[in-house]
Amino acid sequence: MAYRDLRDFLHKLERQHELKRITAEVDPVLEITEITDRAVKAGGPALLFERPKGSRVPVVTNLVASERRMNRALEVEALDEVAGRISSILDMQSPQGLLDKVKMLPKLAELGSSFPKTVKTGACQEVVRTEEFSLLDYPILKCWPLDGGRFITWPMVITKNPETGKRNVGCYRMQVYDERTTGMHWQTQKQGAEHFRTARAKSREGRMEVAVAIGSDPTTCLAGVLPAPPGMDEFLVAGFLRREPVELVACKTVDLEVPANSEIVLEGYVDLNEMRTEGPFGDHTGFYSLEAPYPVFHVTCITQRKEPIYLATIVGPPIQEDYFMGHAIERIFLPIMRMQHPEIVDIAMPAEGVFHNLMIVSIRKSYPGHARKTMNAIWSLGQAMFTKVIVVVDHDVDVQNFREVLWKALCAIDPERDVQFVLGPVDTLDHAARRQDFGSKMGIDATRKWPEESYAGRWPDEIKMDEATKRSVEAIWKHLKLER
Ligand SMILES: Cc1cc2nc3c(=O)[nH]c(=O)nc-3n(C[C@H](O)[C@H](O)[C@H](O)COP(=O)(O)O)c2cc1C
Ligand SMILES: [Mn+2]
Repeated sequence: MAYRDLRDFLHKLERQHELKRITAEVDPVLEITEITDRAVKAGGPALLFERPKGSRVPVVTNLVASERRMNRALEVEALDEVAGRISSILDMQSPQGLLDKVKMLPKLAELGSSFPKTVKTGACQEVVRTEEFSLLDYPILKCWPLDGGRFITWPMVITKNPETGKRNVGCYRMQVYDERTTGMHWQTQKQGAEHFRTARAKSREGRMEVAVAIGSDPTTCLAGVLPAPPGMDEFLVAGFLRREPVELVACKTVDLEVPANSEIVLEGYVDLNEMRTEGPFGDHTGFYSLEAPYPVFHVTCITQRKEPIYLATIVGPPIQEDYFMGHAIERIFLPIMRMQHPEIVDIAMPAEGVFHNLMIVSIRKSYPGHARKTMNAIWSLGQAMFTKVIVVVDHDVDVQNFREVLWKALCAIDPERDVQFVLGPVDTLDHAARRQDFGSKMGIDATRKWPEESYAGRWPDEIKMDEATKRSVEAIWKHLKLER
């Protein structure tokens, strides 16, 4: 059974000692961040702040900020289980006979039950406010000292493509300007920005409707973060991952649907002709992202549960919760990458690489230049296009073992020969790029070089003791008492 909603997940976490209630009054301005930051770095539990200063709404942080809790959220023992389910769908062959067809039915049923389902009523509309409401009633965090204000950090921002009508769900931070206005931090390559541009191209005089849902069952909350291909509904992906459809309810004042089990929903619009300075914001790179103009969200209605819980996440110097989100995405998307690029054995994005700065890829190399082909593939693969440095190693290097990667990659390169530079789109948060959103990327071919790649030498063998000697030493090892 999938988690019904955020509070269902919180109850289950509490029973497993994975949730800590904080009853002392704590300030959503900076203090919650400091506590959350220390907790995540200590491998601590999810936190429920019951008395945030200045608000009657409790706040949750660090919800999935460990691999253990992420597994709980996705209801698996290990993330590879999710990858396995995806692989088995991708591997589906045309059935040969009746037996094959029958065997396929459960998989098809699984896919069929992923589609979101519209329901008439939802807990997220227990209270509907179109007149008296204010964002300032909620314990929205100011995360870091130089932040431009308070920011909603874990929203599901829902829009429809003005041309196709297809839904998009994205997690984009929202700076609170006043009681009813926020920023909308749609980075230029993201789907929200694309919807905004499409609407604007038709006419600048107008509005685009937006709904923002906050707090739902954990998989649905993660949907906004998923780098689903444009046009693919993230709620469909969430339905597949949680093995139960996401239930959606129509908004009260805009033509959009939101997860019925949400805690809080903001309904409103962005004015196609309005931009406003957003930021600075202490970002997941560990540095502040600077002020820049972004669209503005006007809230016209708030719906919520009678006693809502506000869900927030903190980004900042790694490791933070977003590392665990990124790691889950890495595992979930690996089978999809491998479908197009079967040479890929494994990938790793170390926390210190803040996702877009570093990807280590191992490949089974089968032709000259294969490593460079893989780099180019990654630079053309959705949001992996932002990857600033790609290190490609051979299949026998364990990419999850960063010490092994350092050792073997550094031994394997002739720097001038093996480094590939390209120019292209870079992450909006990359403050080192020559231009906002545009700059260079580097690939390092750290695979063994072949004669066909103009390598004139003879690649040496890696040192390994032979098995017979290992076994004979194993037999006497304990008696030697060399271990402390
Ligand atoms: C905590 C958190 C905050 C994020 N904030 C933003 C943001 O402010 N702007 C943005 O464009 N992407 C942000 N992202 C990344 C997007 O959610 C992510 O790229 C997502 O896949 C975009 O979906 P889309 O392709 O549907 O636009 C954030 C991610 C996380 C985990
Ligand atoms: Mn999307």
